[in-house]
Amino acid sequence: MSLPAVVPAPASIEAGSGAPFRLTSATTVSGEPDAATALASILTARAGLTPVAAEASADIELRIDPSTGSGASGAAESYRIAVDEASVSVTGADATGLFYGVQTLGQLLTRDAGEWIIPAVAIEDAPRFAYRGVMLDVARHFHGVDTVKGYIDRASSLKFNALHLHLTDDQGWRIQLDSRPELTVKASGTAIGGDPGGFYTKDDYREIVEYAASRHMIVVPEVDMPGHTHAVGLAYPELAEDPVIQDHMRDVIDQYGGELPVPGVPYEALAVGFSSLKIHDEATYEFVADVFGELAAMTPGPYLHFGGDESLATQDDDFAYFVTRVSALVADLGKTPVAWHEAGSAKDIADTTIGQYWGYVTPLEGFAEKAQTFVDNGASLILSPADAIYLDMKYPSGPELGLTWANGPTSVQDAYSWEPAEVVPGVGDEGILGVEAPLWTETIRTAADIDTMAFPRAAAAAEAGWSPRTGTSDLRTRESFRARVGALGPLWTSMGIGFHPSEEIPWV
Ligand code: TNX
Repeated sequence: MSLPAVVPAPASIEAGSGAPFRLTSATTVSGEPDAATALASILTARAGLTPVAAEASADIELRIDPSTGSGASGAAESYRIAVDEASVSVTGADATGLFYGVQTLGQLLTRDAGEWIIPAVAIEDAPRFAYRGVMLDVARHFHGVDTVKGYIDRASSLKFNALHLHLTDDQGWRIQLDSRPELTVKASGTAIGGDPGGFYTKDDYREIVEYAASRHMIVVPEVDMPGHTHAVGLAYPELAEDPVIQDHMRDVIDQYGGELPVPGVPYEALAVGFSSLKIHDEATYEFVADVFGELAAMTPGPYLHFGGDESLATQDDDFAYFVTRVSALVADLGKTPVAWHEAGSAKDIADTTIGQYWGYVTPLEGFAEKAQTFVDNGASLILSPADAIYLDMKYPSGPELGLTWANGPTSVQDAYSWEPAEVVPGVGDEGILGVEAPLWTETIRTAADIDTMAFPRAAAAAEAGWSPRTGTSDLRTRESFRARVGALGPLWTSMGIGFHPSEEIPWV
């Protein structure tokens, strides 16, 4: 019998020889209440069966035992599952591990000869990398709290533990701040293509943070600077330089529409690289201190992301001065700064700064060197190779949504076929904090658009971040991945995920 289909591939899985466990309307569950609730919602949606809560010696036991997973790459977030004909036990090393065990259990449930069964199996599982993220761009198109919560549900089911929110860009500012009220009053109303804008109130943001925590995810807020700041100039014109039009922008506007940027006018096109904050004006740093001070207070997670990508309208030495100063400011707030890898051109950037690499699986000229700075400083990298796991790249066939600049279209195979420790030369697992799959939203307007672009490719990113490296596990092959993802179709449908039915996957 073939192994049950789990995604991301677990560290170890062995099929048992005995009969499967049969789930019925009389099945009982005991143990940690939060995990029992999470399991009940999966089983109810998938099988229409809600396990009965019991005090002890139930059929399904959900527990936390900190000694779990000591043999694997570390106990944090690890879990163990044992299933036989008589019982199911899921043991997490911590609450997160138990939550992940429950997600795996949901994937194991299958229909067999008219019954719902969980095959006899033994799983020991722990993540390869500590940080496994998804990013949602809520600036190019705004996505409301319910859509974000839905994305949290989806991502956490694949054992992602970080939601990076790209909160600001040229096209809009999406987070209300008491210290700088004009940002949402004057710079949040529109989006790309003249679509409606929007923003999160502080209560909305708190709600997202709490919901994410309930699914064992942290929120990483990004305020992108010194470029990508045209919207700041709508609210506080004294902080912004005039746009510097780059040659490539005319081509992008020819292809995708819109108008070149005009100071003080909302920008609705998608070309990048023209805006900059004023680098040699103290008012800029007062602004940055207000923004990150307030965000730090609203964000329980350890990271604040200050962007730093594509600042083509900022001189190189000004850019280095700016990111050095802003990284120190964020670090002084007690947070770990995160920046896109271009900020690694500044050798004096705060040593704790994490670099987010968005170059290709095989780095182009200069990209690897910039990424190397963060590792040389004793910090590490988040890997988001654009030609593999930029979820906004078009598929080879199917929806018309998406862009193509990163060697697109991007197939499911492209998303899967890369190895984190072989991207930046010389940077292996110790220099890698984790993996993150960004979803930029220039062409992505709705929750359904998000589902189509993210699924199934986000599953490939989840596997790169969680699973043992390719070559060390029989499961880490493209063929195994295709089969395992294909088996998830019914579960995803029960969760309301409108995935792209890619012809690369043998959907069951
Ligand atoms: C590049 S790579 C960007 C974004 C765009 C995205 C579209 C990087 C850090 N920035 O500004 O939205 O391409 O794919």
